[in-house]
Amino acid sequence: MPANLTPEYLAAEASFKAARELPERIEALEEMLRVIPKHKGTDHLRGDLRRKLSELREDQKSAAKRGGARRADPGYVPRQGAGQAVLLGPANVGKSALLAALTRAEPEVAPYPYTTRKPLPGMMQFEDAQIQLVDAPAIEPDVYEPWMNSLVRNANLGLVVLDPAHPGVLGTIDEVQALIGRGRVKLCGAWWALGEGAAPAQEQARAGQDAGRELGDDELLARLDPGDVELPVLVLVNKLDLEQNRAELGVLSELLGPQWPLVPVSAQSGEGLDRLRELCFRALKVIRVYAKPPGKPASTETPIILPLGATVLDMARTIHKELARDLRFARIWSGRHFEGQRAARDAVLHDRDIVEINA
Ligand SMILES: Nc1nc2c(ncn2[C@@H]2O[C@H](COP(=O)(O)OP(=O)(O)OP(=O)(O)O)[C@@H](O)[C@H]2O)c(=O)[nH]1
Ligand SMILES: [Mg+2]
Repeated sequence: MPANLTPEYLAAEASFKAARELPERIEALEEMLRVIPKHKGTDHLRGDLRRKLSELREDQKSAAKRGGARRADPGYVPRQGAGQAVLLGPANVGKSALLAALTRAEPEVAPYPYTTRKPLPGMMQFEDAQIQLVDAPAIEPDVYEPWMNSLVRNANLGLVVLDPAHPGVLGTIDEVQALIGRGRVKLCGAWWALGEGAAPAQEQARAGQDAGRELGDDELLARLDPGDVELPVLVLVNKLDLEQNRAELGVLSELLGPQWPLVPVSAQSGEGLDRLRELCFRALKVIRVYAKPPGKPASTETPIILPLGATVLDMARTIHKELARDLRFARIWSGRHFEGQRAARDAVLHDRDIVEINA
C-alpha cells in the first residue's frame, strides 16, 4: 500500500540522508519514527525503520567498544563549525593554494604534483560564521587511497577544483565521481547555493519530484540505504588570474555549466573568494541565529548554527534539553518581523534571527 508521507517526515528523512555520523543518523531515524503517519499503509516501512534503528544502535555499541579505532583512520577529520567542505580534484589544480588563501592553515603549495599526502583542515570565515575547509590529496586513479572514502563521506560539501589549462579538464568531474563512487558517494550540484532559479530545468524537476507524490514501500526503503550518500558540490574554476585560463572560461561554462554550478576563482589574486565563502555557507543549508536571554541584550557575537528549516524548538534543544522542555513561546527580532514579535514553538527560523526564548 502506498504511504502518503507528510512534509515533516520528508524533512526528517532529509536529515537522515544528510547525516554522516552514527549519532546523527540515529537521532534522525528516531525523529522519522516519531513523525511518520501511523496507519496500515506505513506498517511495513515502520517495521523496517525500527530494524534499521536497532542495527545502527548495535553499530554504535561496537564502535564504542572498539574505542578510538576511528582516530587511526587518516581519512577521518572531525567536523567543526557550520559544516565541512572538502577540496577535491586532480594534482596541481590549486587545492592547497585555495586552503591557504581562505584560511590560516599553512599547507605546502608546490608547482609539482602529489604535494599533499594527508587531509589538512582549516577554518574559513564567512561574516560571523566559520566553515571548515579540508585540503586533500589529489584524486587520481594511481594515487587514490581507500581512506579517502571516509574523508569524502564525512564531508557536508565538496569543492571540486578545476584548472582550465589541464588537458583533461572536461573529464575531471567524471573522474572524481568514478573514484569517490567506490565509497558509494554520488556528486550532485549544490544549485541552491546560487539562488532560486539557478538550477537547470532537469535539476529543478528532480528537486520537486517528491512533492505531493505517493511513494511505494520499495521506493521509500531504497531511499534509506545507509550505503549511499549524496555529496553536494560546487565546481571551482581556478587560476583565473592567468589570461589563457580566463579565455577558456566561456567554453567551460558552455560545456560544464549546464550540469554543474561553476564558480570562477583565483587562489593567487583572490578573485571570487569572497563570493565563494558566501556560496559555501548557502550550500551547507544552515542558518545563523542569536540567543537573547529575556530582558537582556542578544549575544550577537557567536551565532548558533542550525539546519535550514529549524524551528524555535530546535533552537531551544540546541541550547539546553530543559529549555526545550519548558519552552512556552519566543520573541523574534529580524528584518521580517516587527520588533520582538511573538512566535510559537514550531515557528521556522531564518538566517540572522535574534530569538528570545521564554520558558
Ligand atoms: N597562477 C596561479 N597559480 C596557482 C593558483 N592556485 C595554485 N597555483 C599554483 O599551482 C601549483 C599547484 O598548487 P597546489 O595548491 O600545490 O595544488 P594542489 O591541487 O594542492 O596539488 P596536489 O597537492 O599535488 O594535489 C602551485 O605552483 C601554485 O602556486 C592560482 O590561482 N593562480
Ligand atoms: Mg595540495
